[in-house]
Amino acid sequence: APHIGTGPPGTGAQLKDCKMPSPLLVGPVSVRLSSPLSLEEIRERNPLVLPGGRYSPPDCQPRHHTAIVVPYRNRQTHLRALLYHLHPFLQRQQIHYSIYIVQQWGNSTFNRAKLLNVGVREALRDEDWGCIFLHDVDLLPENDHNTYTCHNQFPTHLSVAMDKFRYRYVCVYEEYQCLYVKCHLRFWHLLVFVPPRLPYPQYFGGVSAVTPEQYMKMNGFPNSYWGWGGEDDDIAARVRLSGMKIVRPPVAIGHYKMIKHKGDRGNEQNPRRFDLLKRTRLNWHSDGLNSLTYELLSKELQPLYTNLTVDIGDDP
Ligand code: UDH
Ligand code: NGS
Repeated sequence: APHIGTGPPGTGAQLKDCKMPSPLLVGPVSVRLSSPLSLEEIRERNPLVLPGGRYSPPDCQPRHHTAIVVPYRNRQTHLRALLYHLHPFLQRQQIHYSIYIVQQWGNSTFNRAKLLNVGVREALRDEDWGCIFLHDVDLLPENDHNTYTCHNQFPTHLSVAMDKFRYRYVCVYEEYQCLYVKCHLRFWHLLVFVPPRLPYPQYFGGVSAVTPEQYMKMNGFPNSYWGWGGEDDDIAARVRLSGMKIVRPPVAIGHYKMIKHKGDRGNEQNPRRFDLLKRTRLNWHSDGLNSLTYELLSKELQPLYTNLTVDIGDDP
């Protein structure tokens, strides 16, 4: 377990609470994308990070305890860029954190939301985290005032200003299903204005955060979305259906750079996503945290992250 809350090991001295906001913050940062360093080089730059990718500020008592959960398969370069960037970013925020990479084993269709469920469950086995971040591997935060902490009442969506989105108008269907697919002119009355850079108002993809209580309240995330798309919309719907709402940082703060990439093999668009989304209202109680099954194949404490390799089965 990391050494938290006391001075140098053995002294038993009590540390003062970390200041909020952290005096180490620098605001907007430029993000380095070209040729990420090797894991060894990143480790050398982060000497205070403990095995498993854990950290706690050495000279003050952290007020926040955050697990970062990353759904993952076969994105080595993105992972290096994320670790290179995120470790110093989180250390400047003076929070106690750990990074979990939840790696889907085998060649079955990718399932982002189920991997996130696994990550939350396994992270909570380790520690009583106060906040859990659900973090795509290809998104790099560009402003360290975007603190990786939770709102105590409501789930948070952090990636509100991603460089890839510049849409201004979106087409809205039904009350909680919104797609930015091009609106047929016939549906012009469904066009709504959204703040720049959110693809549509209820968008919950990319980077979001929940407390364990919020997570339980919404029965976690769906396990049934195999392949690309819709699972984040399902999660957003769960937030609402369980009586909560989504909170967001200001656009100036929630800035992210997305590492450009093509679609992955094994994560093709899920043709069933629209049908599934129609049934979230009926299914969220039975599909989620309470129906999660998987086999944890290994858990390794790597120098910069905890690697969970998991067999989550296959699209039935
Ligand atoms: N992920 C992996 N490996 C995969 C698929 C997904 O690690 O094979 C993870 C990763 O954390 C990624 C997240 O799941 O950030 C979300 O998947 P995504 O990046 O494919 O989704 P996104 O919506 O991109 O960000 C869609 C890519 C489609 C490219 C189309 C080109 N215009
Ligand atoms: C919506 C998807 C979401 C996705 C969002 C942004 O259409 O899962 O686009 O996609 N929902 C459905 O397909 C039902 S992105 O531009 O990042 O590729 O997150």
